[in-house]
Amino acid sequence: MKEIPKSHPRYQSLITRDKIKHAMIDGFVHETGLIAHGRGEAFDYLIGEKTIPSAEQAEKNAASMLLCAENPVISVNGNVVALVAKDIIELAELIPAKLEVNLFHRTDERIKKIILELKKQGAKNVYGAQADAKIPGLDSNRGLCDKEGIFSADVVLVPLEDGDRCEALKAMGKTVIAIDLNPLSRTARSADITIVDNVIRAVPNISEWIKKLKNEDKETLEDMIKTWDNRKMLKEVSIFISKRINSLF
Ligand code: PTJ
Repeated sequence: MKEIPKSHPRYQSLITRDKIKHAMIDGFVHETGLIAHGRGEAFDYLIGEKTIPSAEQAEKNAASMLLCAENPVISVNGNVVALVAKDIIELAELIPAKLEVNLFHRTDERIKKIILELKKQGAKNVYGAQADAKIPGLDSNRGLCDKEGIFSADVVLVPLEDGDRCEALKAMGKTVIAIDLNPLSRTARSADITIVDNVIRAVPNISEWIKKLKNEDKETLEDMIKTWDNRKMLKEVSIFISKRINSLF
């Protein structure tokens, strides 16, 4: 993006917008993905565009949860591929976890395109094309998934999500980790662990925690997870945002 000088105070944000825009032109991101990105930006602005302490704790607990899982799956949509394709592949390899493309605005063409892109960027196996199972109680196309992937997972990481699927996955007895900048969303409030952070920071942060915690014994990790209180953490995020806004004026 030549016309934006690096010294521009919103440089990072403008570069990210450009990535999303191009990913939409290339057919990875759905048009409404731009709107979702805008909502995310607004909440990122409120938290100061940094990983706040509550998010860091959530990322650490998410890493523990993923390491303790028997069949973890990372769900990938258009915005995630546009912003963090390489990072999400690295995270899946580190855990190790399966990658599955699951789209709200599902078309065979988008599914194929995104799977191909992930493979181009280094992913070995990507689920999502089979669509040989359905998440009960979910009427949208988001309900279509792979038997070997999300359908049989015990822990699902859902970066950048709309609320319905999170609730439906929970109803199936799965543990859901969500990355959502909006702490008020249904996803944020219904997930087991909510990471209120930008996927751009959250995904590499979880990978760092995976590396640090990989050699911990399972009991220590399970003890950490047992004490996690997601509601309390969301309250802390809302207090952080209010204090931050008040301190600006
Ligand atoms: O690729 P598809 O077809 O699966 O479509 C995906 C979108 C994003 C269009 C679809 O899931 C959607 O409409 O999502 P929502 O309901 O707008 O929810 C997206 C949530 O993600 C909102 O709460 C945003 O605040 C949040 N969000 C947006 N960008 C980011 C984010 N959270 C973390 N990091 C971001 N970069």
